[in-house]
Formats: sequence, structure tokens, C-alpha cells
Amino acid sequence: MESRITALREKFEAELSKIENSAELESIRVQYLGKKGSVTDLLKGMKELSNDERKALGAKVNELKGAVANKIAEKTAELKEKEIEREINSMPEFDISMPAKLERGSYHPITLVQREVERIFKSMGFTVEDYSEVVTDYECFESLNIPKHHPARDMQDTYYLENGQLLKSQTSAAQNAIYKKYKDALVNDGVPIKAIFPGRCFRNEATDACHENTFFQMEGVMVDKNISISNLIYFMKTMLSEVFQKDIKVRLRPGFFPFVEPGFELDISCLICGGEGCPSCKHSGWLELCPCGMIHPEVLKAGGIDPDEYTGFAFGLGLTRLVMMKYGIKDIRDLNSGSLKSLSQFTDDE
Ligand code: FA5
Repeated sequence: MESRITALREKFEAELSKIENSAELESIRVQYLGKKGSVTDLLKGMKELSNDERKALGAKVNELKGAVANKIAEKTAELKEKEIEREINSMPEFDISMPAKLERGSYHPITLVQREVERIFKSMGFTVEDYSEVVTDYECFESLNIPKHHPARDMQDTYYLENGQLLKSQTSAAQNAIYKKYKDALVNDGVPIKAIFPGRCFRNEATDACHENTFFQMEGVMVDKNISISNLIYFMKTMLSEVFQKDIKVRLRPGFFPFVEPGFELDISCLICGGEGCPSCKHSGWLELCPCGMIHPEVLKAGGIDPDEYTGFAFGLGLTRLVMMKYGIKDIRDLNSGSLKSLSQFTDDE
């Protein structure tokens, strides 16, 4: 019996050393440890031995059984490792430290023109202010001399929140806060208020080639002693000639806005059709670009500024329309389309 145990161990070790895959290993496991396996057979044969022999040999057979099971477990782990190694070696080579092959993004044309206009006004001593897109009725209308039920509100229907706030329909909504922010410096230190505030505006209206429900304006105000319409015209002309780098034909006509008196519409000759008329200018040859005027005394008062002592001008530049004119974009909706093919052609590689 003892020699059978030794022979079986040697046979098992010899066969195990030739195993190369898990299927062969499983078959050898069944061959030795399975119900009808050689080691199981040896254990069954123990019944025929005397008590003393069983004691002595039983331990050896059990030791063989344990050794076979351990060697099979070791071989399983060894084969698994080899399989993983084979899999790794069969993978195509790649370098995880290689940079991704992504195209560089570019700035939106509105961002580029906004920055350009900001640069121009900053060089003339204006500060650039940031303002919320969600505002109160007071900020957007009442402080601007547009009380509830005033017909001027019909021109600027917007989107209302359940708490009564609204998405601002005009950058003029920031005027009151700007006056309050700088009035002390104006009154106490004689520092004129010169500020521009770009922002996204919203209107609940049908879209067409020159109207969007979401667009950008750039508001500007200047308040000091003796500010007149001449100051307003000077700043508008300087800004436009810098943006377009050429003389632009403009016209000023009367316009009504409850927060300015007198009020004007500043139009520019349509640069898409050269003034002949097209869908972008509603076939008029002119594009309404920058309403403006002298700040209404009631609006100054609401901002804490004495209108008997100070005057000022305000303008509300249609930034999105300015972008259309600068880049010859025929349909305003292209600017919100998210189409990189359309947008990237207008942008510099900044
Ligand atoms: C205003 O919004 C006034 N707050 C402007 C103003 C400011 C007047 C300060 C006086 C003093 P208006 O609704 O006309 O005005 O809009 C101003 C400009 O924004 C327009 O000339 C136009 O260029 C642009 N604009 C208005 N509505 C849209 C729209 N739906 N889509 C694209 N641009 C628009």
C-alpha cells in the first residue's frame, strides 16, 4: 500500500508538470480527486486494512490527498497568471501618457466682440460690471420708470419665475444698482459714474432672422455734472469705428423708452446688404442697434442721485446684432445653434 501511495504521488507530479491549460488541469483533478479518482480509490481501499495499518497508512493517504489538492490550487493560480500575461501581450501597444487628439476649442463670436467692446470702453475710463440674469420687477421695470400696467412692458414680455422674479429682458435692469453703488463717490468725491454692463437678455417673442428669445446686450451709463447728448454721440461713434475699423453710416431718430428723455434709436446701415434691404434688416437697409438717450430724472432719483445737479446718458447696445454685422452673419439663430462648423469660422485662434 505504501509503495502505491509513493507511485501515485510520483505519477501525479509527473503529469502535473506537463499541464498547460485549465481544461487539462480540471481533467487531472477529476482523475485523482474525483469520486472515482485514484486518491479516492486509495481511501476506499483503507476499509480492507487492519486497524493498525489503517492508522499508519490513513495519515499518509490523507497527506497525499492534501498535497494533490494544494498542488492543483497552485497550478490553477499559475495558469491564471499566465493567461493574464498572454492577454496583456496580445493587446495593441498604446501609451497612456500620450496627449488626446482633440481639436482646440475657440471663443464664441459673441464673447470675442464683447471683449473687444469692453476693451474700447475700458480705455475710455468705463468700469465693466457683472449683473444677475434673474432680477426683480423693480430692477427690470419699476426703477426704470415703467410702473405696473405701463404699455412699455408689452414690448418686453419675458419669462417669470414662480416667486415673482424674472429673467431680465434688458440690461437696463442693472442701472438702479449701478447708480446706488457709485453715487457716494459721485457726490462726495466728484468721480463720474462711467460703467458698462454686458449681459444675456430674454424675451418671450417669436424668433426670426434678427430676433432671438435669448440674446446679448451691452448697457452703458455715464453720469456727472453737465453731461449732454454730445457726450453720448461721441462715445457711440468712437465705439463703432473701433469695432468695425472703418467709418460706419449711422442715423439717430427719436425713440421712446420711459427711462430716457429725450430718447433715440441709433441705427447703422446694414452691413449684410450694404443698405439695400435684406431679411437681416427687415428690408429697411438699417439695423436698430443701439437705443439710447439722456437718463430720465425719475430714474436718477430712484438711484439716489439728484437730477437737478447731475445728468447722464444711457445706451443699450444690441451686442448680438453687432456680432451679426461684424461677421456678416445673416441669421441671428446661427449664433445659438451650437453648430461648431458655423461658429468656428468666425473666431480667431486666441
Ligand atoms: C432696450 O432693451 C432698452 N433697454 C435699451 C436702452 C438702454 C434704451 C438705455 C435707452 C437707454 P430695445 O428693446 O430696443 O431696448 O433693445 C435694445 C437692442 O437690443 C435692440 O436695438 C436690438 O439690437 C437688441 N434686441 C432687442 N430685442 C432683441 C431680440 N429679440 N433679439 C436680438 N436682439 C434684440
